[in-house]
Amino acid sequence: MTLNAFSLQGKVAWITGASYGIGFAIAKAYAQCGAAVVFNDINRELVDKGLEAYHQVGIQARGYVCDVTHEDEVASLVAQITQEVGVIDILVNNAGIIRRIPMTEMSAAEFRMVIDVDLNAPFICAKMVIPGMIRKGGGKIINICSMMSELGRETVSAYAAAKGGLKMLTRNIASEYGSYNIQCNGLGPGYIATPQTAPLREKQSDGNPHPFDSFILAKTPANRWGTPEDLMGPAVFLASDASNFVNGHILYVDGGILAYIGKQP
Ligand code: NAP
Ligand code: GCO
Repeated sequence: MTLNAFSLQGKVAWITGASYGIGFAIAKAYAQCGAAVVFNDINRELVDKGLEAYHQVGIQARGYVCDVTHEDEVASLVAQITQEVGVIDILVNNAGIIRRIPMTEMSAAEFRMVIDVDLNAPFICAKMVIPGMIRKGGGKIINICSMMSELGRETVSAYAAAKGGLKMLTRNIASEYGSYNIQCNGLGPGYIATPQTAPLREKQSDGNPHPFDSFILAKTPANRWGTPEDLMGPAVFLASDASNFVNGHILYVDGGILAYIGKQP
């Protein structure tokens, strides 16, 4: 293996929900490694915000409006990307939502909404890109999993169910399409400082840290929250030839949370 194994030169990479946050960082990494970056978000305002952000860091990304839960929109988007950019070599199923509600207070509609975005949409997007990958001789699918692919906690029943299912969808895609030289793996971030976790890090009115912030620091050997940048290297590895014999694996990037019982109070 040579260092060129980490190159993404000439590849077309589609990162869903990547106007900001983890998806934006992964897309930046891919562009820096030579990929043509394509992203979508749920509305024009977010796509324009993302295009400006990519421009600010010198990346010529292409942005499209698409709600990844809508199969017809995804089908049209994949056809448009294929025509305008090329066959998609790398798909990162990053778009996701969370609703933190005690299970007995969560409506079935709220539960279904989280499952729709965090599990059904990765199925839809993967299903739409696989035929092109087969025709091209291979591809990479990376599903953004979570600590909640392995652990539960109060108020995140829908999210944990979705991310647990996403772990098994990852393994099933790996099993069903590995013979076509398609590698499907998961990237499992720990607790990362993005808008999605901002409510868990807000300072208290008395200026003290949020209790959850202190809890996560005590559960993380690295004693810090992760940043989207911490995910860039692992994401490049899973998208590159360097991981061509890695399949059905969930690569956790969590500062050691899953290995650690937690700091004694
Ligand atoms: P984020 O800041 O909330 O960004 C998620 C992105 O997905 C947003 O741009 C969001 O758009 C978009 N999105 C939501 N629903 C969509 C839909 N139906 N169609 C298209 N785009 C949609 O989240 P993040 O923290 O960067 O997380 C990104 C991924 O990592 C998610 O799958 C999340 O579950 C996962 N993750 C996050 C952490 C963490 O600690 N932050 C840890 C583990 C895993 P809107 O702004 O309109 O919602
Ligand atoms: C929560 C957090 C987590 C993180 C991430 C951890 O409420 O517990 O939002 O779910 O987003 O998924 O890996």
